Amino acid sequence: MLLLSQFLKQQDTEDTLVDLIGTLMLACKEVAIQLREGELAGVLGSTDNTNVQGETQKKMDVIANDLLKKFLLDNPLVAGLASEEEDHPVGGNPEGKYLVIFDPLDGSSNIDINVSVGTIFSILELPEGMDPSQDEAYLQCGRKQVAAGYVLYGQSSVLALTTGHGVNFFTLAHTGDFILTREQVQIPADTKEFAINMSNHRFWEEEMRNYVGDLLQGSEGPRGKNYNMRWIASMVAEVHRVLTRGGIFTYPWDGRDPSKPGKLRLMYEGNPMSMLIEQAGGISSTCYKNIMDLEPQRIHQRSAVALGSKNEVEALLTYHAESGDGQ
Ligand code: P6P
Repeated sequence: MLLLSQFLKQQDTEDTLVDLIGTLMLACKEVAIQLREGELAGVLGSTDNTNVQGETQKKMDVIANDLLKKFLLDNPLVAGLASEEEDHPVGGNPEGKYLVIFDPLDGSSNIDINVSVGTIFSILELPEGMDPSQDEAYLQCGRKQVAAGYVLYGQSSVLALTTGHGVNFFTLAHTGDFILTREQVQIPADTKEFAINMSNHRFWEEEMRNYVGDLLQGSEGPRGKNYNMRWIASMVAEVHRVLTRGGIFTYPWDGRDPSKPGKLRLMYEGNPMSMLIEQAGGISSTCYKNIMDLEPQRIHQRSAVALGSKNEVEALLTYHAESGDGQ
């Protein structure tokens, strides 16, 4: 059995990055304990507050956010952090090396029904001369990430991590250690499973309606095979399924609010998940451009997302190819 820290050192990971990832996992372990207690710990249900996204905060959103902030700001390697639950970045040690951007509890609408949720994190280096308490330091494209991952709080708590050398899974043991349980994860290039929120069908671009319409025609249609559909409303759980057995997950642009190019957030959902997907041999796109090539303008900006099995995402992109440079 290989512990997370032992595995990272075996991969010649920089000591400072091993240290930071260890701190992140201390926070996530605390989140896992709170979630496991659920009703008994009084952590279910909502607060009276709304976050910068305009979403009602769940009690666990706040608890997870506070835990991550506490542990991270206690580590001198952390120059600053940005969170889905924070309007603005929070400065740490100005001499610190890293910036951490996170969604403390993705999919939290599932908490009260006991369905999987997760913590998503993206690690960047503080650019020379930049102020870690200001947005500008964080507005780096996804290609600049030095590490990314998530902890999925399901029947078991599983860390999916990449430091740029492939994707590996680590399962949280009763000892409190994250143990290597799957090495060099590779996404199957083909799939028969798609994940999309069909209730938004009437708001999609025509290209997306055409693509999904062809999937629904099954083996008689142009895709030539029967598909199955999944929708968990928890991106971490969807991405974990894609990494584990393939598939395509998409939250496309929709016309409900033309000012928003999609629901998912680029810096703490799109970019970290895209690094995992690409490192595991998949593709992650807006339907027009690789997500990790986007130049961020705002910390909480949104992006359309289509990610997963290489051949299936490439098929989706052919439906958009003729229509120019879209979202
Ligand atoms: P909908 C959770 O709020 C989230 O950001 C993702 O985790 C998830 O994939 C998506 O939104 C679900 O959105 O519109 O189906 O509730």
